[in-house]
Amino acid sequence: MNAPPRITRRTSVCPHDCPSACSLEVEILDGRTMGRVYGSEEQTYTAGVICAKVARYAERIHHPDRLLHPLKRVGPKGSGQFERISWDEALDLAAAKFLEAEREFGAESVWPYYYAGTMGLVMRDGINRLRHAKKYSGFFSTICINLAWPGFIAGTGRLAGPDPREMAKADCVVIWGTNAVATQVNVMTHATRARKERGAKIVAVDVYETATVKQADLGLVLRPGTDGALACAVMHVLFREGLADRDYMARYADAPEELEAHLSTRTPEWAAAITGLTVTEIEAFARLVGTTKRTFFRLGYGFSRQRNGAVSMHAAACIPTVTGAWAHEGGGAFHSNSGIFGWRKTMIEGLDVMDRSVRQLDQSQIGRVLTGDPVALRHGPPVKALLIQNTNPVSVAPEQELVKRGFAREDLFTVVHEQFMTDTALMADLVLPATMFAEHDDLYQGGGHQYVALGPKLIDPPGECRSNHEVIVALAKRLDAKHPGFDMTSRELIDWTLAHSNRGTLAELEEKKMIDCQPPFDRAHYRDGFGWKDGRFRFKPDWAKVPFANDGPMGPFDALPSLPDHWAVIEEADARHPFRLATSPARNYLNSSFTETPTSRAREGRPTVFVHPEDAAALGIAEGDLVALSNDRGEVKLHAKLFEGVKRGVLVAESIWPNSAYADGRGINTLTGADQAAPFGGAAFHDNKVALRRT
Ligand SMILES: Nc1nc2c(c(=O)[nH]1)N[C@H]1C(S)=C(S)[C@@H](COP(=O)(O)OP(=O)(O)OC[C@H]3O[C@@H](n4cnc5c(=O)[nH]c(N)nc54)[C@H](O)[C@@H]3O)O[C@H]1N2
Ligand SMILES: Nc1nc2c(c(=O)[nH]1)N[C@H]1C(S)=C(S)[C@@H](COP(=O)(O)OP(=O)(O)OC[C@H]3O[C@@H](n4cnc5c(=O)[nH]c(N)nc54)[C@H](O)[C@@H]3O)O[C@H]1N2
Ligand code: SF4
Ligand SMILES: [Mo]
Repeated sequence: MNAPPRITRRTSVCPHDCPSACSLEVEILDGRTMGRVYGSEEQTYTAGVICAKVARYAERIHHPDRLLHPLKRVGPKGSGQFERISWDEALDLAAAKFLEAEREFGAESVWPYYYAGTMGLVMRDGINRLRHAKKYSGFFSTICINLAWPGFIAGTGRLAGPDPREMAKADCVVIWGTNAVATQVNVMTHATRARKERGAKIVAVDVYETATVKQADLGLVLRPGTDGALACAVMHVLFREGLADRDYMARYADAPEELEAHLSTRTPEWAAAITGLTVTEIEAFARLVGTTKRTFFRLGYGFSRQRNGAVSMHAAACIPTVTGAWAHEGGGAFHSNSGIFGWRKTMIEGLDVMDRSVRQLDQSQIGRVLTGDPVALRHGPPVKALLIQNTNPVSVAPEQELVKRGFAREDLFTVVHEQFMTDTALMADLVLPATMFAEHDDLYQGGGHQYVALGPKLIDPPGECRSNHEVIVALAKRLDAKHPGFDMTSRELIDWTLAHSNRGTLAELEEKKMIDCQPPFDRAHYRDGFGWKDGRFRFKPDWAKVPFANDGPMGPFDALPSLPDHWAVIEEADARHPFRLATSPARNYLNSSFTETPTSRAREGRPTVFVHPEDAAALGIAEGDLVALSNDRGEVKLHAKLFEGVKRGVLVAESIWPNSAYADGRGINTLTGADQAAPFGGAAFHDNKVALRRT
């Protein structure tokens, strides 16, 4: 008789692009099979809680549609006609095409394009080593963080803040521009603990009544792109009602008097007209944070995905400086901890062979780049070959019509290394099958917390799947690219990176599983000064001096307001486009990932847009009608859902569905724009004017 299988539990990390970077306990049924996935109790931020889609990860990793073998296109682009080839044939073909492009158009005609489908440092960032070694076109990464991070750093001087676990010790938690219930569930764990244990109030600020807003004590639903006005009016009330901490500002801020004078006209009435909130709501919010020192502002990405997003982020981060909340345990503002880890990525990314004269192409402008826009190409050669890992631009990138036209070019050779036949893989000339997190070793860091952790290989990959590192190394060999990192295993790269970043060794990390990198209290709370030479928070930032890896000033940089304000550069509704559209995240998807898993798909239903019932009535739209959203960038058809939880004139389409799920095969990003926002570029995914009609 066979012994029953012995189920083991192993510690890992969720690899997906989510600030939570949850610590996982993964059931291993045998050398090839994963069982259920649990949140680790040991890691104090995850605290045993993970989202439902990852708890069901077996459904994704053992999905019958996983790519298992290299495929070569045999039909027209996008036809889905592929034939199976061997890895050697595939890698030889890719290398031959890259070398041909380089010979004819120069090395910059090859564009390695990647993003954070895996957050593992080796598998995500290793593609840069090949780029630098070959002087391929640079990748100016703008799609996610470029509006949020500079906005935060403009005030604090550093991308860090109080320990996120301190949310549990706050008397008020303000969840601003993040739908934490859907996008980073652990925020709710700590916020609700504060409510339960200390009677803390939870405030949520969003553009519709999300699951997070529903759980809040005070839910503020404002018009998209008006958070700067809300922040200014809150500070106006704080000054007016003696709730501003003048002693704190005298010691820790740059220009409190100027700020106060500037805010004198930013009244709640002024903000009510811009935001659509009532004066009562704004004043209640201001009084709550003004009388609660331990207010923890958890600032998300959502409200930064507006053309004025960096200014709004900065304005929100100014509030705890006016109240002095930073100085208190459970107080201050937190956006991301990405600034605390201090990695030395030389070996992973080949930074020692980087040539700064090589052009940088804007990730968000991939549509313009591939359709030959000279400005997007920086007046250089066309892109003739793409190597894509961990991202699905045909679905997720703005200006989708241009993106599709670019990918359809017969003279473009596209290699896509993927786990599934995504919208992007479907347009490829060569599709390579990729491993998933439990099938390779990698190193991870938190964004919404402070841990570094190891995600070890736990099971063998199916079919012929290979990791990103294996593919990069195999291509480097064929392309004659030289760097010591190409001769190292992923484990050796992890060990090198840990050691050279003063974080111990791989052997030590395997023993400990995770490292708590939380900086000391006084530093995290900026009690020893903000991240500028004079130690003072900037109400009046010098945007040009914001320490953020960037490619110079962009968008209407010179028009950036010098003090917090409502910056009127959003795509305002007009007569032809009377609605403002936000493309907020869907709870059961993660960007376009998990759209392939049947339970996520079933829970989401079909592509829909929330419409206020009065707007719907005025346009003769009934529940479930197929409607069209359009602007100068294109048209998208999806089903209307009547919902009182959006303001009149505002539409919300939870995303990102595969393009094929829409009536005409046009995905939601047909409507979003790729113009570079100030100060340093970035895509304003929630900032769109559109027309709405019944089809
Ligand atoms: N379930 C799920 N989880 C995810 C993702 C996902 O797609 N689905 N995506 C992952 C990724 S890549 C990231 S970067 C993070 C992002 O996660 P978040 O920080 O939560 O940011 P967003 O997802 O862009 O949007 C959050 C909320 O901002 C709201 N919003 C839009 N415009 C405005 C505005 O002008 N003002 C205000 N106050 N709110 C606004 C949206 O309606 C949305 O509810 O989440 C990650 N986690
Ligand atoms: N309309 C709208 N568009 C948006 C947003 C929005 O809010 N609204 N959000 C934007 C944001 S914040 C982001 S970050 C982007 C994210 O967009 P993407 O970076 O494209 O993220 P995903 O859609 O999750 O696609 C990641 C892909 O990587 C693959 N993958 C995962 N792990 C690996 C691996 O180890 N190796 C390889 N080779 N492949 C792997 C997955 O199968 C998946 O297809 O989308 C942006 N687009
Ligand atoms: S909440 Fe985010 S990090 Fe945690 S398991 Fe879900 S997707 Fe992964
Ligand atoms: Mo993101």
